Amino acid sequence: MHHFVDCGEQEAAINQAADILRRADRLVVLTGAGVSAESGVPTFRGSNGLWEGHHIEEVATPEAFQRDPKLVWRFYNMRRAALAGIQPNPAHRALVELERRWGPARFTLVTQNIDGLHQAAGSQRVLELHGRLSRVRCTACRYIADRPGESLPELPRCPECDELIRPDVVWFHEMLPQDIWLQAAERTTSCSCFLVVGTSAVVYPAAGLIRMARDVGAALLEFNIERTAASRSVDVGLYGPAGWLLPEVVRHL
Ligand code: BJW
Ligand code: ZN
Repeated sequence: MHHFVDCGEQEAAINQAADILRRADRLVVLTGAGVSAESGVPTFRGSNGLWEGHHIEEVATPEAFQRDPKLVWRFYNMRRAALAGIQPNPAHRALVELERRWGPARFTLVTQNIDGLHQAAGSQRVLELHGRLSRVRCTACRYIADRPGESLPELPRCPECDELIRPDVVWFHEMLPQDIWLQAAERTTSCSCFLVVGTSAVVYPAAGLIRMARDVGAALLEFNIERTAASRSVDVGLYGPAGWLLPEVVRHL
């Protein structure tokens, strides 16, 4: 059992990942909170994965919103405010470069993140599985709007019908946006290489894409600071900061 990653070992893994990528026709990348960690966005299940003592499962559910919408809105307003000060990091930019090299027909970026940093970095086509933090929608009517950089009241109301609005994100026990999920699944079942970047791979159905990719014989590459629930099933695991590993692999292509 190793307690550190040997430099030579890591160099070998980077070369191996680059070899697999070079030969890959269609790529799908699944990203999670870890890809934004180096931009200063806290992850969900890390050491700082608590908010005012609450687990994400306690504030990111429709039940929590019904019980205590003020608490839930405080959580999201704080995160909305934090968006103003964050910028994409080299991991996001390396994924922009992959999209540029493979082209939109052969490259798909699927993200669980709601921070919009992939688009801010320049990724053209991003499948956002869990919605978008800057967007709000009405709990009663069809009102939906992107309202970034705006500080919302404690209990924001719909401009159309005056009911409560909510963040347009996907909470636990809610369905993922169906069209986006279908596109992600379709791209995954026809890919030849699947990259798992900065996700603990425990939240479903997103994590199920990894299994779907493996079932169609895609090569699996993992980029994470540490081993995860997906590590056993990947062909090459690269363990270190994504903001270093991804540009390094791209440099080796
Ligand atoms: C670095 C790094 C660096 C750090 N470089 N790496 C099947 C089995 C079991 C359970 C279920 C199942 N199917 C459904 C469920 C229930 C549930 C679920 O999955 N629960 C599990 C937790 C057990 N799923 C759902 O409820 C989903 N809906 C659903 O299934 O609907 C059907 C249904 C309908 C009706 C009734 C019942 C079911 C919806 C899931 C929605 C998840 N939403 C959230 C919140 C979004 C809004 C918000 O942000 O507030 O999405 S939860 C949270 O987790 C967020 C994330 O997108 C998601 C994934 O987390 P992620 O990105 O992996 O983050 P972390 O923190 O876990 O990991 C970070 C990683 O980065 C770590 O590995 C670090 O090591 C790494 N890292 N720094 C590289 N520098
Ligand atoms: Zn409304």
